[in-house]
Amino acid sequence: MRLFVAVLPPGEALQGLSDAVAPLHGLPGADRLRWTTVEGWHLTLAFLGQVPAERLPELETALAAVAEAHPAHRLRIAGAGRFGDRVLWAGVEGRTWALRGLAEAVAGAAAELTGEADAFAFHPHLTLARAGSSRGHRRAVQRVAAAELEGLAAALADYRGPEWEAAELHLMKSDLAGGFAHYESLRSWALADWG
Ligand code: 2AM
Repeated sequence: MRLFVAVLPPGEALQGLSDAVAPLHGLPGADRLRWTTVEGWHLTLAFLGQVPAERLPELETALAAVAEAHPAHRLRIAGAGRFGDRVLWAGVEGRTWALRGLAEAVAGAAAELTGEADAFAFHPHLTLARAGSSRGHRRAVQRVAAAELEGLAAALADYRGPEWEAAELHLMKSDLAGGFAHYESLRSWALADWG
């Protein structure tokens, strides 16, 4: 099973972002991107990759302990950026230190289980679109791809969505069948309520 751990923004936050992203589809370069859909939007805390089903009980026990030890916290989706010439993302504001602490604890628990250190540098984001790799292309092509992503990110830079409470940790399953990713929450745990 291909697994990752995520926080799922509530419908109101997703709708707000979806409304803000819609006009971007008409901007230069937008038609060359693979846009993610609102149904799959999430904030990844840690990507676990392939995990054998028999490791699930251990993983679930570890995630339950992490959730119990980390507080629910307020966030909003805000701003945007890009990873090189590959990914357009929406950013996160608010108590991001709590989100980071949670992500680090999840990554630590996963590393203990798999015996592999997680190389995933945590940068809270929600992936909006992916470009095909322009690596191996001429420099000029790479520059245009990056500039187009920059233009799209700039168009969303002032977006500030409604505040919401990140109150649950989700163990997510990713299915890549059919050429696009389908995500399913297998199980969730409430984060600690520290008032
Ligand atoms: P992304 O949104 O930045 O692409 C499911 O694939 C989730 O796990 C995605 O949100 C993805 O992040 C994240 N992820 C992190 N590392 C990954 C990797 N090496 N391969 C696939 N997904 C990864």
